[in-house]
Amino acid sequence: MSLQVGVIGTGMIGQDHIRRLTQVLSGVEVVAVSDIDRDRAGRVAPHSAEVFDAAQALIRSDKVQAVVICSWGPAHEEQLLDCIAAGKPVFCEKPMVTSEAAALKVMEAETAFGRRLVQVGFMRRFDADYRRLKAVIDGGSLGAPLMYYSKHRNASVPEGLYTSDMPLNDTLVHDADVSRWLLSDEIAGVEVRVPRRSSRGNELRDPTLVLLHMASGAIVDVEISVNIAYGYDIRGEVSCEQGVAALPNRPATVVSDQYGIRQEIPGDWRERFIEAYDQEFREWMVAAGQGTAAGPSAWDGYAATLTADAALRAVASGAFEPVKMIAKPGLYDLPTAVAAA
Ligand code: NAD
Ligand code: ISE
Repeated sequence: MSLQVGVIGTGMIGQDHIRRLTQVLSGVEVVAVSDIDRDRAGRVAPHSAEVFDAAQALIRSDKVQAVVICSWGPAHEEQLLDCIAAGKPVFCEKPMVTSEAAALKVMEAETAFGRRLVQVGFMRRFDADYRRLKAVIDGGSLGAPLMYYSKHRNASVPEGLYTSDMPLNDTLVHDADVSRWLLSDEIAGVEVRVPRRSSRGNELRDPTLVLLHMASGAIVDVEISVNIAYGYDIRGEVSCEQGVAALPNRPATVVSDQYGIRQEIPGDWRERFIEAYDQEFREWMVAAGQGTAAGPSAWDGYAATLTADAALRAVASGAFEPVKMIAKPGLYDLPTAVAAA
């Protein structure tokens, strides 16, 4: 039987995930949707899906086996806690939550439940290029990683909805997570520098330069640009003791026309990471079908939240701000019994 899924939040990424769950992937059915904008939920709901007024009612519904949360970050905490209370596997878009206290509550609830239920939407871990890069680093032929350069460039962000703290607490979380994963390391502290502001950025701090100091001593240098106009450009290069390894710049369609030869790059995250999101959901569905979760965990969501908090403190203080994590609950060290799809 197909996995019966309810989707909360039917905006940009909610609609894209509904498309992949209904048109790309098999073995899954979207049986319920909910959004505080009920009209929008009704417009985008698959034909046979029920539209719920309240997220909590969707989560508790007997017809919903597993939940996909695509609402705004501040709404995630309550929705995650409701999913855990109902014992239902949940895929939650990043940021998992927007405060340390909320992250601790989610981990406490999941730990008390006794089994992983939460997967956080850090899709870069499912991207084939990032996975190849990690395999090279883990293989050890280049020696220890010393520095990682992460370029995170958005052509634009939604005006009004994307607010001044979001480069650090919404966008940076991807670079923070992928740095921990790629380098098999933890973030010990953060510095932030704000260079000359782009005149295209309105009131936003844009661009931003972030230094993530890893526990090993490695340093990650992150460029966050959120209004760079020319496209969605994600780059990464790891500098190691005996060589460097980098992501290819892709997809890069080569266009030849009367102006010459140029490489086209993606417009936004939907295009750049399309296969990564598909694979992220394939692996989520396998785990959710077994009543659990794999991939990026609430612990990883917690680490990203602490990093965002430290980055916001660092931009205000201009100083190094430490990231202090609690001892890792045993639940997040257990191997998951799920075979990768
Ligand atoms: P959006 O504004 O386009 O859509 C969010 C939707 O959630 C809206 O329709 C809104 O009405 C609804 N919503 C808000 N609060 C709600 C609540 N309490 N209950 C039910 N519905 C609620 O935003 P978006 O770009 O789709 O982003 C949604 C989430 O996905 C954010 O957390 C964002 O950071 C994340 N996101 C992740 C990626 C990624 O690459 N993984 C990309 C884009 C967005
Ligand atoms: C967006 O919410 C995402 O998660 C994208 O992956 C990221 O690149 C973008 O900056 C965010 O706004």
